[in-house]
Formats: sequence, C-alpha cells, structure tokens
Amino acid sequence: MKKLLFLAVFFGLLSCKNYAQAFKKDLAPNILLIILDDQGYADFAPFKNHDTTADTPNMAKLAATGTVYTEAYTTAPVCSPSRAGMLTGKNQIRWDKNASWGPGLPKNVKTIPEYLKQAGYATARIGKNDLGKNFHKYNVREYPTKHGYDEFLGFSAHAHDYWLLSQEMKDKTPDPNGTSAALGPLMHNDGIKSYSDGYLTDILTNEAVDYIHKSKNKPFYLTLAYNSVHHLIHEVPQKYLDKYNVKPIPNYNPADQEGFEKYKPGTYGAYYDKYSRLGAIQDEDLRKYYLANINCLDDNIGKVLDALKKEGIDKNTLIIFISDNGGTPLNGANNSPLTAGKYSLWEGGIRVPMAISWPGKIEAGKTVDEYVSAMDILPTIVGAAGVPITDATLDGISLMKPPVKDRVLVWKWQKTWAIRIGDWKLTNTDEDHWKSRPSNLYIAPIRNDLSLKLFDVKNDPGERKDLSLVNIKKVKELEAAYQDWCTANIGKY
Ligand SMILES: [Ca+2]
Repeated sequence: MKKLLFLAVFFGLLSCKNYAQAFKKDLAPNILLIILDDQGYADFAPFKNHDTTADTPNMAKLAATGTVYTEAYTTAPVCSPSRAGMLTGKNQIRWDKNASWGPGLPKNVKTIPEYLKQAGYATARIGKNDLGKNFHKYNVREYPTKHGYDEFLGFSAHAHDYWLLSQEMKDKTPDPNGTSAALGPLMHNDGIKSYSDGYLTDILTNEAVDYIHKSKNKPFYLTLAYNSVHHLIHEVPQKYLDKYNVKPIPNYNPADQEGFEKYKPGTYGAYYDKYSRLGAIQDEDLRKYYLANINCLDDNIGKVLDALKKEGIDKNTLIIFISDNGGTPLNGANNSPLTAGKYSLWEGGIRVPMAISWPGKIEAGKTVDEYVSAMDILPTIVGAAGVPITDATLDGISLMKPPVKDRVLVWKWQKTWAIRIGDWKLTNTDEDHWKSRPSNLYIAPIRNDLSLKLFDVKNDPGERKDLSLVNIKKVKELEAAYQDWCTANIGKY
C-alpha cells in the first residue's frame, strides 16, 4: 500500500513537472547572448577544418543543439564599434562617420535590452561593455544600466586584468585605468564589486549562474560578455597552464618598477603594453597561453549551459554565441583560412564564429554558409520576444528568415572600407593597425596598401586572388554601391 502511495505521489509530481515544462514552453524564451573577445576563426570546434589544438567541446555541444554560421560578419574589426553594431542592429558608421575606435551610443538609438523591456524582460549584462567612450563613467548613455539593462557587473574599458580585481590593488596602482585597459574592482550597477581573489572568467561565470538561478521564473535576457580571449592572454589559472605545458608569468606588481617604452616604471600601462605585443612572449608559448585561456573559457561556458539545464529552462532558452571580431595577430589566435585579423577589414578581422541554439525553433545540427551579420542578432532576439520593430533605419535582418540573396553589407574602419554583395567583396583595406609584428599563425595579405582589391570570397575566402584588374565592371559596380550606401545612410539613425 505504502509502495502504491509512493508511486502515486511520484507520478503525480512527475506530471506536475511535465505540466510546468509544457506551460513554460509557451512563455517568451529566455535569451542568452554569449560574446567572446578576439576569438580566432579556426578556434571554433563546430567548424569543419577547425584547429583541433583548440579544445572547445562545450562550444561544440552548444552549436550541436542549433545552427552554425560560417560566414557571420561583425560590423567592425575591433571591439567597441563591433559591439555598438551588435547592440543596436545598425551599422554604427551611421552615427560615427569617421569610423573610430569609439563610436559611443547616441540617445535616440534603441538597444536590444530597451526593446526587451517592452516585453517585460529582466535584463542584465555581465562582463565587458566597451562602447569606446566614457570608459569609467556611470551616468552616461554608454553605461549598461543607462541603455536598458536592469543590472550590470563588469567593466567598460577595452580590456581588464583577469586576476587583479580588488580595490586594494587599484589603490596601489599609479594608473589603474591604464591606457583604457583596467584593473581593480568591477563596476556593479551604481557602485563597485571588489574581489580579493578569483579569476575573471570564473567570476563572470559564477555571477551568470547566480543570475540564471534567481531569474529562472521570469523571461530574462542575459548578455554574458567574456573578455577571454583578449589580452592579457597569458593570465590563466595554473591548471590550464600545466595542461599546455607553459610557465606562469608574474602578475603586474607596482612595486616591480619595470618600465616599457613610453610608460613610466611601475605603471600598469607598462605591464599591459609589454604583454599585449609580441616579443615579450615567444610564438610557441603565445599559442599555448591562448589555448589555455580558451580552454578555461570553454569549461566556463559548459557551466553556464549546465545551469540552464539544472534549472529546467534549457529547452526554453535562445542562445546566441559570437565573437566581437576576428582573432588578433598578437594573441595567438588562429584565423585560418582567413587572411589577417583584428584591426583590418580582411576576412580575418570581421568574419567570426557564430552559432544559435533555440530548441524546437532553430534547426539543430545545421550549418548555414550564406553570409549574415552580427546586426541580425537584434531583430532575431526582439522578434523571439514578440516585440515589433518599426525602425526604418535598422540594418539587421532576423535570422529566423532565410538569408537575403545579394544583401549589401558595408564596413568603414578608419581610412579603410569594404563592401560585400553576393559572392563579391571589394575593399581598400591595408593591415597596419597594430604595434608590432604578428604571430606565426598569421596569414599575411597579398598586398598591404590602400589600393582596391576585388575577391570572390565565396570561392576564395582566404582572399589570395585579387580580381580587380580582370573584372573592372564589378569593381565599379561595388564601389558605386558603397558610395550610394554611405550617401543614403551615414548621418541617418
Ligand atoms: Ca574584441
């Protein structure tokens, strides 16, 4: 009798649970946007012919539950403008005509979390913000809680130390904000959160897991923007350094009084700059630090996926995974088979790993080879939340729709520009945007000047064969299309 009672209670609970899950299915989905920093195109396990030295099984697991995009473009080859494009669904050169390092965020441009607030979402950003302006200020449009996020924990600078996260350390440092790379406590809503120990990738993960736990009963939108695998690439927990057989490099210490070029002895700027160029770390070790860093990151992504599963909300969560720009020629990333990397409009700078998972809504195990944009994330997410978009100057197109044939994508970065229509890409990009020679994994471009180059990037993704002299008609057509786009759209947002 007792056994029967037990079984009745057990199946009763089970059906309650099933009912709850069925009910949740009809709710608006939770949305998780995972942004990586400077990941190499080849260092993404879901891609065929990826570099197998990069151990990223959780990225593979995530991608297997959804669709992978082999030709996903960001709107810029560096962090801040790329993030502005992603956050707004618009090409940021609409308001930043000089295509600068810091486009900022105009008041009248609506962001993903601002749309989602209309549908009652809880919104949070954890990790890197970086819209390139007002790095260390709170009461500005660029600060996450001033553009739609209920909560923010992280930093607005372009980089942050992975280990040095305490107020005590900040107080001892003559230039805690470095050259915009920061150390010390994280910004947290209107205040700070200081950590006397811990590793930034782990901390961001733990905070994200706590957020998922506390928000599981309401639709939430979480942007989890890791600073991994950005410089300082060598800052990785010992266990991973051991796995890749590479020695630890001592952390910055103001008492060391080491200078570097224009930086005064004992400054964080001197330490940061020294280790974000090549030379201080040799090529073979550089790749090992990168592999250790990305492997640690992948383990952390696994913890976030586990948390969604544990809370029973994995089936009702839309996850988008993307890197903010290509691998840098200086952090040990592998962009193969793409030419060049971060800081340039070669494919290696703007074509990035991307995957989307939304069980039952987005096809699992599929690969899309048509080109798409990081600007498409906004209409995808906002559409999933059921919020209408009536903005005529939005550039993004929902990924729930079939890719548009011959779509016009343009890029402007400093003195360089590019346009893609169909299989063709025209660009004047050069490659002189970093401070030292690139790593040995770097694929150098066929030319390093501002001349026009035409590529059939569908069949020649590595941009090895310039067709500008054989297809002059196409050069003219694309050049005119680029000018037309700029005339029609720059200044309109
Ligand atoms: Ca970046």
